[in-house]
Amino acid sequence: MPFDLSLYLVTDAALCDPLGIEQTVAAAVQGGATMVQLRDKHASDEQMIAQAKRLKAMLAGSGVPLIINDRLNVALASQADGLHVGQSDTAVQEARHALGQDAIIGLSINTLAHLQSAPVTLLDYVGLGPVFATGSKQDHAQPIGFDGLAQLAQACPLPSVAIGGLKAEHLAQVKAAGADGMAVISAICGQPDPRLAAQAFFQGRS
Ligand code: TZP
Ligand code: MG
Repeated sequence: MPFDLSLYLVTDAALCDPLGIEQTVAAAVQGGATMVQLRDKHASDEQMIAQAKRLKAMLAGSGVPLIINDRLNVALASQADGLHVGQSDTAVQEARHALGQDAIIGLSINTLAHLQSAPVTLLDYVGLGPVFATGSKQDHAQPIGFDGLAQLAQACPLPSVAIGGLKAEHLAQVKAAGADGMAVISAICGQPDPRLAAQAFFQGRS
């Protein structure tokens, strides 16, 4: 499935309250979100599979891929469009083998060493960050700032999406650093109007 990293919504069940994940995702996609990642550190596999299936049905025909965070079994069971893994999650090789050539597979990168050891031929994109410290991910790695983002994005042979504390106002700096898009949780999840929150990322673009 073709994909566009411009505005990559990562969900957080607690932050999405009271609107809920589905309504938040639907509104964000109306507002222009181009990718959706289901991320839930607390749900059981069964709960996450059920949620993924609901989102997959909702996104059918929209052209917006559904990516699952970390859990290969959930991606397989829900027939999601792809999987995003961190440095200590399922190996990319295992994920590619299980999901096949058409799946969209992304890997989180925090350092040049991560980039150098990444199996780039098996990956579709990388997530670069965190750019800033954020309350949305516990135990996140050392923030890299826009200078670190530029260093990684420019060394990276794959499409890249910046993540970590990013808001619509950072669009120009993210683009200048060379990343292809922005991944966000709190700039959309829990916002009073997620559609408007997503739209804000496209204002002022040419
Ligand atoms: N990975 C690195 S930072 C982060 C993840 C999942 C959280 C991003 O959330 P926010 O609210 O956009 O800072
Ligand atoms: Mg992870």
